[in-house]
Amino acid sequence: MKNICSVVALAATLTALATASTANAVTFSFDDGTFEDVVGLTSPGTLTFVNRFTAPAGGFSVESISVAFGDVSGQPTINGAPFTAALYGDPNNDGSPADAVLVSSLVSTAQNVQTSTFPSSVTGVFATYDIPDFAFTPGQNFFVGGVITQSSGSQRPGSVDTSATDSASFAAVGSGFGAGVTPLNDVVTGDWLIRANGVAVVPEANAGLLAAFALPAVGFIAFRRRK
Ligand SMILES: [Ca+2]
Ligand SMILES: [Ca+2]
Ligand SMILES: [Ca+2]
Repeated sequence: MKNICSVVALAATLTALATASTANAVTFSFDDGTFEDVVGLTSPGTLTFVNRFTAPAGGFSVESISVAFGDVSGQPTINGAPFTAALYGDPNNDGSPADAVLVSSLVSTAQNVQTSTFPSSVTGVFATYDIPDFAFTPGQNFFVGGVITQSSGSQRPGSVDTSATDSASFAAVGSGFGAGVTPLNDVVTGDWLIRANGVAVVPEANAGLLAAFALPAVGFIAFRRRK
């Protein structure tokens, strides 16, 4: 009888713990919804471009990735180009994707591409890619974005919010970061219009920590902005 009571008491404790946290739908982003520049490779090829975010207290499950693609008027459109939405972990958690490891992805195409009217602002139209969910523990950095194939060196698929100063956007030539990391700020100051959508488990006592993300990082290639 005593044992049964203990089990019941444990169950009650677990229930209490479970209800002491809440799961909130959260979107991480750096952009204000508009882009003022576009960036891409200067010759046909494959470009990886990502934003870095950090899982808040309680952890974060990334469920989908949203990207607003850019384009250049009068050039071959990037709409429909091969694009793989990709989620990477940061094994040494130093904020640099030099060691990024792919943990989830979805093969698709570039969609909703909007043409730049540099230097004016253009409202980004986000395409959302429902990748297999992947969860990160509190404080873990992760990188969201993807890999796009340019058929022309005049395309600029990465749209940049030049008023964003989070210094947490990166690019690389090729698929992944094996060939080296280029901080976007080496090309143009700003951050990509790339967002991470998911669920944050927020301990109620620490709910205020949810806004704490994005740490500065350190870090050339054939990237070029529009002008
Ligand atoms: Ca903007
Ligand atoms: Ca998903
Ligand atoms: Ca790293």
